[in-house]
Amino acid sequence: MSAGPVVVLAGGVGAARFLRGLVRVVPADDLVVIGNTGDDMWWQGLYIAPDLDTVTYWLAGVADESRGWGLRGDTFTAQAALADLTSEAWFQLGDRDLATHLYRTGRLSRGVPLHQVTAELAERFGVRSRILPMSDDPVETRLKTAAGDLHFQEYFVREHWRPLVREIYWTGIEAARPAPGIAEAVAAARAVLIAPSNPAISIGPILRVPGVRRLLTAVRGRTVAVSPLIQGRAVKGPTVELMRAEGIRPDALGVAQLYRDLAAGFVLDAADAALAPAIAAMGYRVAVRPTLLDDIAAAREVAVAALDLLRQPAAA
Ligand code: FO1
Repeated sequence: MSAGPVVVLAGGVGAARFLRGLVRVVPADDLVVIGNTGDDMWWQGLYIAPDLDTVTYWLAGVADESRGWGLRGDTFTAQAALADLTSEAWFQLGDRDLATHLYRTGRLSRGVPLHQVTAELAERFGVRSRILPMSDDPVETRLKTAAGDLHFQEYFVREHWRPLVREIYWTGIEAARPAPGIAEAVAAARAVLIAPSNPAISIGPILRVPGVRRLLTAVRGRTVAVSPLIQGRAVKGPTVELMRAEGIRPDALGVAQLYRDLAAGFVLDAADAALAPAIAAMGYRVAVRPTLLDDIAAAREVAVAALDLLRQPAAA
């Protein structure tokens, strides 16, 4: 393998579980994570960046891994006090997690760009990998649903992803530019991995930032995607519903179709092995592995499988 970083397109918890295995195969210093910011939200005057924080906390080894988000062992004293003041308290902020949001909001209010604040937080949490937002510019994932036009967090947390989704759209996406460092990292990458995140609302926003798709198609031969679905079902969360809303076939084949001009390799779950020939026929090199990332060893196996696909001679 040449030098150059291993770049990972990442959403939230699914990507974080994958990264936990990847850093046992690739030195943390070699990793550049490009994180989704479509889930970001201004909440009680604080700028919350869930997917960036989830990746940071998991790579720092301080995440609450059962809940998926927030910090292990955190308390919710401030949260309880807030709930006494307002009924708009459906988004839970732990006390230590609050420090992250206070810090980031303070720095942003001084004009420090999001990519720099994200790097400062990663450094303070002892994370050696680079974590880059997909853009420093404001982008919001919003959904037109039977319960109205909702911010992603209103849909996912407040409404428990119950409302029927008619359309997903992104505010600010046309004006968004890839964050500084993304173009260089992708061009120099020895491998680019698309983490097993929701293709519609986690990987989708990253690919919609103008210019990002073009950067990725240039390195397609070094890019591998990991299926986020097993037998057409997500490990958790509204992946299938949101893929349907986006008109993507809600199974591994649909994911493969979505990424076909971006990736040359595809890691498919063993339960979907029957789809391998059809995915290979799209021009992918396919690896079949259990992709449930419950433990570090499983995540490491998936990471090894993904990188091995790039070591194989190009498909005949
Ligand atoms: N998810 C929930 O289901 N309930 C919450 O109250 C909640 C709070 C929260 C606070 C900070 C943070 O970084 C994430 C939080 N999440 C919560 C998860 C968040 O909605 C998801 O991580 C993503 O946006 C989807 O990947």
